[in-house]
Amino acid sequence: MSETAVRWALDGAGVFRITLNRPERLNAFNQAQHEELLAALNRAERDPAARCVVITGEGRAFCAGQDLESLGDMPVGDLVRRYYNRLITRIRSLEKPVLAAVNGVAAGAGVSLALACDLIVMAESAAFIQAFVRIGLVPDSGASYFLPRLVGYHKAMELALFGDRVSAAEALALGLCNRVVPDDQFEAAVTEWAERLVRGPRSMGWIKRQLNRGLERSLEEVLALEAHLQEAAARSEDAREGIQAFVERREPRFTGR
Ligand code: T3D
Repeated sequence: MSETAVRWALDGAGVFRITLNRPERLNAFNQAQHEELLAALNRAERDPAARCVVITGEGRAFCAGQDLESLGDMPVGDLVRRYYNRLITRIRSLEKPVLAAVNGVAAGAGVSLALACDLIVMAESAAFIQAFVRIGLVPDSGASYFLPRLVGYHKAMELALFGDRVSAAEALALGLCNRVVPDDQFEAAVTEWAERLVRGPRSMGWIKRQLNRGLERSLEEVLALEAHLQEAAARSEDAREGIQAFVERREPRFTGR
């Protein structure tokens, strides 16, 4: 479906693909892009036919963070709370895998958007820039949560204090993405992973919840959650199918239920 700032489409396999669509501004966030992206994510959550979400950018960039030319009158703190924080928590709480297909440069909150996703595939020519410091701001949209956890305190400080361009190859070496793919194979690689995800079981959503809690909670709390979610998973149709398929020595056919 086509909106002004965001396009989305659900294909027959169950891939819900969201494209940031302000290429002339390198897909920087204005209010419309925020609202349409959030609405698309909510739709993906609600629609049982959507089994995984892919977020990518139109044109040569993934997302250049906040649109610095359309800041409007809203106080910055309100902007961050109302839009960016909701976006990041929406992605992390969405109980379906969300794949960031980083087709080109990501800067500022555009990097945070990618890091909030569950899997990150980068085109070889893409790059991450912690651009906040370049304009006298601080990291937001979860950057100060994700970065030190992913790369350690000192490297996170280097990235945040200098705001240098991090190539896709360096991002991979640092653990900031899962895969780097030559530009001419990027779309095929994203499709390949998305199609694997849509064939996965209902438990993928619970796995996401577990790993997110695992980042924050004590061992005892995580053990309790694992037991609780394992009960739920074991009751799912997909678990019955998975076990049956194993016994029958065939590939399982999961339906997401
Ligand atoms: O409200 C708040 O401030 C709080 C929230 C903060 C969240 C944040 O994300 S803060 C960080 C904001 N983002 C940036 O500071 C990045 C700004 N952009 C850049 O540094 C560069 O554009 C890139 C390094 C991303 C790419 O450089 P390059 O040379 O490939 O492209 P370019 O020529 O700079 O950009 C192309 C066009 O996109 C250009 O417009 P023009 O001249 O063709 O009319 C440029 O102005 C526009 N553009 C790029 N980024 C933004 C943007 N326009 C508005 N806002 C942007 N963020």
